[in-house]
Amino acid sequence: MWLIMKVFLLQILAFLLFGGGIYCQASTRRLTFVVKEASYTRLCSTKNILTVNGQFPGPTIYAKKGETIIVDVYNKGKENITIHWHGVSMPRYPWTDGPEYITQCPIQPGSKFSQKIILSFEEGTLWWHAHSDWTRNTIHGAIIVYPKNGTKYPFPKPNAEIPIILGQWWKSDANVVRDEALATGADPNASDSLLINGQPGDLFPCSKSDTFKLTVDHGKTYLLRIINAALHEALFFSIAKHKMTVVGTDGSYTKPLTRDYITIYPGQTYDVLLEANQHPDHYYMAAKTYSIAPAARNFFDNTTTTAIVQYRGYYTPSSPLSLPYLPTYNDTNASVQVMAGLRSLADAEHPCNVPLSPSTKLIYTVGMNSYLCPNNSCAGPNGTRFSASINNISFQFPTIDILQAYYYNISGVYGDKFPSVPELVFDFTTDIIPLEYQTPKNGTEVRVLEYNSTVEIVFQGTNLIAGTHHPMHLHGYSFYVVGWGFGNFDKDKDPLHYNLVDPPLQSTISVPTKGWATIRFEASNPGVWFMHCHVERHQTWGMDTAFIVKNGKHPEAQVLPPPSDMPPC
Ligand SMILES: *[C@@H]1O[C@H](CO)[C@@H](O)[C@H](O)[C@H]1NC(C)=O
Ligand SMILES: *[C@@H]1O[C@H](CO)[C@@H](O)[C@H](O)[C@H]1NC(C)=O
Ligand SMILES: *[C@@H]1O[C@H](CO)[C@@H](O)[C@H](O)[C@H]1NC(C)=O
Ligand SMILES: *[C@@H]1O[C@H](CO)[C@@H](O)[C@H](O)[C@H]1NC(C)=O
Ligand SMILES: *[C@@H]1O[C@H](CO)[C@@H](O)[C@H](O)[C@H]1NC(C)=O
Ligand SMILES: *[C@@H]1O[C@H](CO)[C@@H](O)[C@H](O)[C@H]1NC(C)=O
Ligand SMILES: *[C@@H]1O[C@H](CO)[C@@H](O)[C@H](O)[C@H]1NC(C)=O
Ligand SMILES: *[C@@H]1O[C@H](CO)[C@@H](O)[C@H](O)[C@H]1NC(C)=O
Ligand SMILES: *[C@@H]1O[C@H](CO)[C@@H](O)[C@H](O)[C@H]1NC(C)=O
Ligand SMILES: *[C@@H]1O[C@H](CO)[C@@H](O)[C@H](O)[C@H]1NC(C)=O
Ligand SMILES: *[C@@H]1O[C@H](CO)[C@@H](O)[C@H](O)[C@H]1NC(C)=O
Ligand SMILES: *[C@@H]1O[C@H](CO)[C@@H](O)[C@H](O)[C@H]1NC(C)=O
Ligand SMILES: [Cu+2]
Repeated sequence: MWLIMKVFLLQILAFLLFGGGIYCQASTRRLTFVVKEASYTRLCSTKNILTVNGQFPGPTIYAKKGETIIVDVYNKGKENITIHWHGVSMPRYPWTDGPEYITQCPIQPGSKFSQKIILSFEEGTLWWHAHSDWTRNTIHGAIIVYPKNGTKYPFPKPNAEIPIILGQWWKSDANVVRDEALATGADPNASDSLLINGQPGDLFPCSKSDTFKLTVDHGKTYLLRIINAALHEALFFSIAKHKMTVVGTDGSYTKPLTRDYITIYPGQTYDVLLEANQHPDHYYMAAKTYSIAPAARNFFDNTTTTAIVQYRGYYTPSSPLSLPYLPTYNDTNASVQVMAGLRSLADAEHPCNVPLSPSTKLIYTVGMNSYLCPNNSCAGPNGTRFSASINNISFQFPTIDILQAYYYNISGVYGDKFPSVPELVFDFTTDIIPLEYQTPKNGTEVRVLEYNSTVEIVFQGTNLIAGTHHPMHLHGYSFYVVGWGFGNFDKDKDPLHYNLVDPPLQSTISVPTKGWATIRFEASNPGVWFMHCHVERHQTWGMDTAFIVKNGKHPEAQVLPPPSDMPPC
């Protein structure tokens, strides 16, 4: 209790010292987000979902590169919520980044929090979503960042731009699915359908008339701003008879990469050019899950969601429409084909600043775990309870956020001993691993980074329980993905093949199934930054940690003071 009082008193002090002034400039745009329940019908049944402003998917935020926007978030629902600006680095201002109990306590029902979105280098497609329980299932939307006035896209200006938001729909409430899984120890129920812009598509009953339709003119080019907002599923996505050209990812441009299909992992975004160059007709766009789990066991949603690209004109559309080619659900080779081709522009206007000799080298294993239950009474593997970890530490969320604990010197909230390498080195990706390795430790450990240190993280997937992909997302930074591969990382051979010329700049990288991936970044954004798997159940099970990046010496290298209206714990 006294800790909470201390935080409160310090907040008042901060307000008296710094006032509200710094975050109230006349020229700053303000938006209003009202979180509230709304009734939605999908798959022939109706339920209440949490929305922003009654919309699902939520409102698109349009911005210019470098802009700061204030969003007044009102919680008029019944649950705690927080909002995160995904892929926005929020320079020196972790206060309104959003992850609950990491940088803030939740906005409680009936409360309001004014959040800044501080754009800097990002340009392209980002998104926003709730970062509390599984409420992000329906609380999410696109952020579109246009070039600054006087600058251009690094590709011909498209005729139109369309957000394509991929999601998942449960007939039940997603938080009830979560609570049930946590209570039994099992994998959560698979969703009942996947969604394109909030719609299952016309392969589902009661869904035909509302299927998302994109009307195109022959000869024109469209920029699809594709976001994987699904809680759990990695998705293959393609458009019948049309090629797609990737020109950006995670708010950063790439060299053009033309593909028949893409694989987009939870948390990622792709900017894709679509040329309407086929004969006028209706064409399906479709998405389905990539997973290594057996389809028959209902571990994942193995349905196909569709939308329609319809050419304008007078003609009779084909009937039935044919589906585009999508790889087999367990095609791991197909799952890495986009990442294999991604390159940043690395030109004068979009320089590549990849650290060449990192000062801090970390190796983090990412994998599944399980806890034993009395008499094998749980519903996870062999009567155990599912868990997940990084370097064998399953993350426990504190009850006061780490940022306040750090800023106000409150001890006992987190530890700063997150291991920089795995404690136990074994053949991480072999098929037979001793069962006793499955039980993780648990705790709230972070790693402290010196300001401006250059950091390399090798994420090593493990084959404990099930060697699956893990889309790792870092808050506060974009990072260069310098290499990846299957099997165990080889510290002598693999770095010889790193791309230090034009690696893609991303904020969510999928560590391939039974493989590894290496990222690099310069720790020049002080603050507390969450890092976690964007497969929601893995995040819930503990595949999380945080970095504390220390202040630099210059005042401009230090965390800004908090706003006066931080939600109380
Ligand atoms: C940018 O251009 C738009 C439209 O051309 C204009 O309305 C706006 O005022 C310009 N903004 C700046 C900062 O120059
Ligand atoms: C999960 O699936 C099981 C089996 O089909 C069902 O009994 C249960 O009600 C489902 N839970 C939720 C929350 O939908
Ligand atoms: C999903 O998998 C189940 C079990 O194998 C199967 O019955 C069902 O037809 C599959 N659904 C689709 C759309 O493939
Ligand atoms: C993929 O699934 C099919 C059947 O659904 C199975 O025959 C095949 O062995 C699986 N492939 C891999 C690589 O697991
Ligand atoms: C992986 O997929 C690519 C692209 O489809 C293909 O060219 C290649 O032969 C595949 N490799 C294997 C080992 O299947
Ligand atoms: C576990 O099994 C033992 C022996 O069968 C029994 O005595 C004990 O009550 C069980 N414990 C629980 C928690 O069910
Ligand atoms: C926290 O501790 C640091 C160093 O020990 C000190 O500089 C800072 O003023 C303290 N902050 C508060 C809010 O007590
Ligand atoms: C994780 O830590 C637990 C507890 O110390 C230990 O039993 C287990 O073997 C460790 N597993 C790995 C993979 O390090
Ligand atoms: C943390 O680890 C202990 C010891 O292994 C275990 O009993 C406990 O259930 C774990 N806590 C959680 C929340 O998983
Ligand atoms: C941090 O690094 C950047 C780029 O390497 C450099 O421009 C800047 O001066 C450094 N800042 C400090 C405080 O060392
Ligand atoms: C379940 O137990 C069996 C027998 O001990 C073992 O072979 C298998 O690997 C276990 N599976 C998991 C996921 O722990
Ligand atoms: C909502 O947040 C407050 C403040 O952190 C916390 O005390 C409360 O337990 C939370 N409620 C739920 C249902 O998690
Ligand atoms: Cu994961």
